[in-house]
Amino acid sequence: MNTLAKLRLHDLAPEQDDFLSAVLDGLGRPHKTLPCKFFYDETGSALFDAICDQPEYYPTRTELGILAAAASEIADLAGRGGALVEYGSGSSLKTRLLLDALVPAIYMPIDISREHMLAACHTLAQDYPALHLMAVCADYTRPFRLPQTAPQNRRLAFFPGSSIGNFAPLEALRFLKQVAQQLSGGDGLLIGVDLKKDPAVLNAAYNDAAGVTAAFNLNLLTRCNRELDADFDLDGFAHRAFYNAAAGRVEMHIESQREQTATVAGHAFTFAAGETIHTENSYKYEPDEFQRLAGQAGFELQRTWTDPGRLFGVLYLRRR
Ligand code: AVJ
Repeated sequence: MNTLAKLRLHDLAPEQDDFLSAVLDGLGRPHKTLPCKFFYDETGSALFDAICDQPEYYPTRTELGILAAAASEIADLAGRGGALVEYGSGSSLKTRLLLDALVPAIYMPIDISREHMLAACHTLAQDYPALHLMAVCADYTRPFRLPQTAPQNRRLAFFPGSSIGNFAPLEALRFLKQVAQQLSGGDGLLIGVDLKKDPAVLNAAYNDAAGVTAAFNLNLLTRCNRELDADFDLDGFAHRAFYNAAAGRVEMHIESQREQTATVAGHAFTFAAGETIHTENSYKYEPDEFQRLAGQAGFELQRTWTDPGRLFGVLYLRRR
């Protein structure tokens, strides 16, 4: 059978963010920043996969273990045979765990990178020949409309990996409200949330001994050099990551090791010794803190699963 017969692309033609203007804007600020979404070029995506395999980086394997143990309970709550809607593209083991447990009629991944998503869908189409794949090319951090599905197909929204942690709390609320809008009353949201814990565990997770997270962070400068005709001296910058308890987040920065100037597309930027470019926030939540946030967006907590070390939470919330 032609597996492509069951794959439809709904291309909402998301605007691709302009790397150059984001870099000029971010480096021109009094506190220099670069948006974390630009980590994920080809090298950066491969480095992120390698981070997930580091012994110190617990979230990926912990969430996977929780999902594996909870899969049939999740299916009991969400119902089988509906539509699985994933924010982000599903090539991962986590998606397959849910596809196996829920046996949905429809799988609807939403991703901004069209080719990556379609490649993942082609593989899934071969392995799940009965599954209807509705790939939605959209930027889920901005308002967009989901394609219609038959009303008898209950939806389960899936947002794994603690990707919600990249949003500041107000942005997270706005995102959750959009998800609520894209569901009907009684539908479910299954979300992975990294939990507050001993800062030493967090600091280790973002400072792995093999230096993979450091390479991931500094790859942003390499990318600037390659794509934007920039001249960052990679030996002059270092990876910094630490838990900021007051803000409830891990922060990643790139720290200038000396006073220096770098140019990007002809624009000069000076750095003091010790000055940083803030490249990422990764917010951590207490389960009840996240429950309150989701409550404000119209969700009611049904079930929380966690690991024995209470490192990571997977929450099933019901749209009111
Ligand atoms: C993909 C945003 C969940 O915050 O832990 C991993 C990204 N950054 N190591 C995270 C990341 C550094 C990751 N998220």
